Amino acid sequence: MIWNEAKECMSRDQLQTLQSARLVKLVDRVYHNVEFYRRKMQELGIEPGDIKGIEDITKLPFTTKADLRDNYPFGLFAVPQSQIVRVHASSGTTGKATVVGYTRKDISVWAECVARAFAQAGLGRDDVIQIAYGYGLFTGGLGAHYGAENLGATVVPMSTGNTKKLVTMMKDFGATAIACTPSYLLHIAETLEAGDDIKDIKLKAAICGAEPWTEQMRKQIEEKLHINAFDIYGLSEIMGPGVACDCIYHKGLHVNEDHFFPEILNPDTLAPCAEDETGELAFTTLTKEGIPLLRYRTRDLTSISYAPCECGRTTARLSRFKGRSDDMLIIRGVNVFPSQVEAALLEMGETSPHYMMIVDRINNLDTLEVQVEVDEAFFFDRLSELDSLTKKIGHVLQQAIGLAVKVKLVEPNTIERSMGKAVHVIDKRKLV
Ligand code: DLL
Repeated sequence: MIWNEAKECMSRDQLQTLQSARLVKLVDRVYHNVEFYRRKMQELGIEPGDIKGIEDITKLPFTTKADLRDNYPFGLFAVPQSQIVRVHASSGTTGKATVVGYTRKDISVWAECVARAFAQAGLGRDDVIQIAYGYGLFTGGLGAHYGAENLGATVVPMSTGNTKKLVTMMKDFGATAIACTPSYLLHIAETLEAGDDIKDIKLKAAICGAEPWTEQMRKQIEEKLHINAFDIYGLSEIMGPGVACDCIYHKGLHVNEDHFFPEILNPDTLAPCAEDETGELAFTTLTKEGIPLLRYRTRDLTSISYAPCECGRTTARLSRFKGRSDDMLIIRGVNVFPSQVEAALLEMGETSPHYMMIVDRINNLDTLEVQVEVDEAFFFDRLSELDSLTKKIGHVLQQAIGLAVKVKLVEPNTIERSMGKAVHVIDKRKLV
């Protein structure tokens, strides 16, 4: 919750007043402390005094990942390095790493935001939370760790890498919650199932994020593990995990709007989208000291709703992420997102959630093969059904994405499991 002085949930008007005051200070700070922003604002003919409130945000320049790379490593920092107490970095697939720095206050705001996310999931100081995001330059591990500690929970810093040990400790320590990527949680669930251990765990919630996942995948995780699974969103450029998280009603991710101002933009024109219309998400960091960013283009595709939530929170909600604009595949001119394939497969209920999309170009024609794991029985007792299931999945996928797909059914554990962000696409067109 974001409280006002009377300790009531802030109204949207109160929130906007707070955002306006914070934006005015932020613009002043970046203009005077970051050469990059001073230049950008001068190019646009804007001075800090022109920004009087949150309604003026559209006058400000955008920031992109390329801007962070061009100013590698510390060029966009707004404080002297002596005030930076930690750095994180994301490597990405091309070019230099994107480096971000945090002051002591930034770390404390981050821990507060992640604690809110855990609290939204119904967790508190009586919980034992295993953190199974990677620790290191990636923000997942340390971000979730500080948030869980701030909540007062008992934190088990597992990181990734040893699933058997994680499962043993989950049972022995009576872990009540886990924070990890949804794909890793599926792998953990399989390990628990294989050891007939699900009956022995006390898990009640999972806080999953760092990669796109579908509502169908959330339900499948919940059914397998008899838990409530929550969606947590964030990105290192803005802070790390905890920028937004869903509540027990699972009707969108509440944005921590007192710290991060969201905008949804048409990716082509950069004009604002209407409420509930899908577009690219941009954030302005209202309170960040180390590396404050104006209108950072995340490339993540979602929509926003300002309608009150059943949980009573007044913060805006982002719809489940559709993917990233740079994850979108264009196959024979058709736009395809991996999340469409995942949703269609899981909706059918006859496959496992493990799939791989292989895109190729043969004789100048794009091809899409989808490999899906199915029950072992289809390769033994039910072999005669394999052909009809292949055809059925092909039909379902064609309906979902509007493209003919070659389906290849494979045995369990054929597709590589991931402990971090899952890879669902091999685009061989990019490899040639
Ligand atoms: O993935 C931070 C994080 C860690 C978030 C742990 C949640 C949990 P980056 O490595 O910088 O930071 O990657 C950020 O991951 O722009 C999205 O494309 C994607 N992403 C993160 N959370 C979600 C989510 C962390 N819940 C990029 N749903 C973002 C969909 C997500 N995509």
